[in-house]
Amino acid sequence: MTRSLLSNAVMIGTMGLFGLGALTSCGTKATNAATPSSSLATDTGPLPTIEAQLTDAPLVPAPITRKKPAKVIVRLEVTEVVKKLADGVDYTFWTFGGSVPGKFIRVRQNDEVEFHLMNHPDSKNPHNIDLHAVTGPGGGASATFTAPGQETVFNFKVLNPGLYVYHCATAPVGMHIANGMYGLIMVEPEEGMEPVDKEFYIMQGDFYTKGGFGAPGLQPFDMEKALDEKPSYVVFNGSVGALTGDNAITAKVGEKVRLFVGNGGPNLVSSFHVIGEIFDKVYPEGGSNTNTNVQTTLVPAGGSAITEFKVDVPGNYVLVDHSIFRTFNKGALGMLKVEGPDNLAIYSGQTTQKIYLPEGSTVQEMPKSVSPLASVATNKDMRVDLGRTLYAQNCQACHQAEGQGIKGAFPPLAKSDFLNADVNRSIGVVAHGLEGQIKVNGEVYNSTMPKLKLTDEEIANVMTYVLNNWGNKGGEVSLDQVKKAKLSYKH
Ligand code: HEC
Ligand SMILES: [Cu+2]
Repeated sequence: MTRSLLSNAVMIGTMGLFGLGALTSCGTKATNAATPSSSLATDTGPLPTIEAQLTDAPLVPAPITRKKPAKVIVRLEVTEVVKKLADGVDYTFWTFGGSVPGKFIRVRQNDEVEFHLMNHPDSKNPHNIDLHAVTGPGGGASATFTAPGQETVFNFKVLNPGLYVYHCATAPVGMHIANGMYGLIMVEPEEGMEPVDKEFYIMQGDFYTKGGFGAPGLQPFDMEKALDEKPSYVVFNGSVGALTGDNAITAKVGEKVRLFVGNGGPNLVSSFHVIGEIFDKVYPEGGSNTNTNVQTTLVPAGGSAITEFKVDVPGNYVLVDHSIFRTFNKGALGMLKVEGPDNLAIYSGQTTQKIYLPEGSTVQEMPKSVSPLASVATNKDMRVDLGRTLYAQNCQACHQAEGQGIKGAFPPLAKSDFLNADVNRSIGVVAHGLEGQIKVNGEVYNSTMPKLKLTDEEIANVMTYVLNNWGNKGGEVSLDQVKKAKLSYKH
């Protein structure tokens, strides 16, 4: 069974174009008065007409069970909307269907598509669509040039199976794509696709904002950064966190998962990887050939890949662009949560942690450390302990292992006069990020510390760890102190 909230596409008889309003769903407006547009000629007589069911990422429409081609009506509405790019960061996205990436379209080889592009009256710009699945000049771009408040229609026959990108191709093209105007269309081969248990839609994109990563507020597009190909954000499905926490995709042990992966660019090529999994099968570049046993697959800008794998072991699997700074510093991080029984024969987890004494005679067993996820600190020592791991995971890359920082780039936390003078201010820095000029131990820093995704409890732990190391003044930061410091923080 495929995870899909939608049932199969609604079948409508050839004559049923009128009055199909009741049968359509998910906001596709059926214009009952639409005159059936000029159809492409077929040898086999009229085809049954189907209204395409489109989905928002990470969902995909149900697999196609038809054994014959059909005439498929696709209605896609362009809107320009302000949405979240990251926590506290908004962006004006230009969208195919209201979100980034655009709606997923699923058709079958040899279908005839009647494509309607509507541009919402509130849009400020004209838009069009170039579908890579189209055989014909511009992929439909000139046929669909659509001013705000207008609708255009064109027809095409899908000749080649595969997973294709579509995007806006209105000048300046780079800017339209950079604002989120891309999506995927799957053309299933005539024989259909092998059944799997779960299917998901994941699309990477790079974003160019005036402010750096995490700079709050409504961020305008930065043309210079786009020309330099230096994005502030690289994300899956249109925003930082679109595939983490409650938004993570899920599967059960033993299930076969298929990811339809696209890359809208506009600039970067993705090295798509799932940490802790091996792709049993990849359709590289969304084509018809398959590779087996792949660790990382390249997804070109304006291209795609289909990856498939069975999940054998429960846990969290992290989806990344293995150009890894993009993952940990620019947002390209998603999560697949797998539930089910452990399989210790395949993966044991850590079985032992010992003190290692190469020259010594006695090897001591350490008490098994408490899992950082399962525990809440009840005293200072626990906070220091839990904070150590948090520091290694969240701070060390910049502030360094001994809190010494990197001169000119990352201020020291060791013996930091800035930190020790006002702990509450520094709690605010960790909670909200920091941009602009500060002075630490006599050196000026004018850089950006990103807003980190830490809970209040985690901030209390990491700050307690920092305060009790490297010559800092000590003390315990309580949960209550974090909550208060966050509220009073200004910069
Ligand atoms: C991506 C790099 C980066 C990461 C990760 C990072 N910081 Fe920072 N941090 C900075 C930069 C850069 C500044 C200075 C910002 C400025 O110039 O305005 C800073 C400033 C600070 C300051 C105030 C200045 C000082 O030296 O006392 C504190 C405190 C701090 N960070 C703590 C942390 C803690 C704790 C973590 C982990 C939870 C962390 N930072 C993670 C880059 C980082
Ligand atoms: Cu556009």
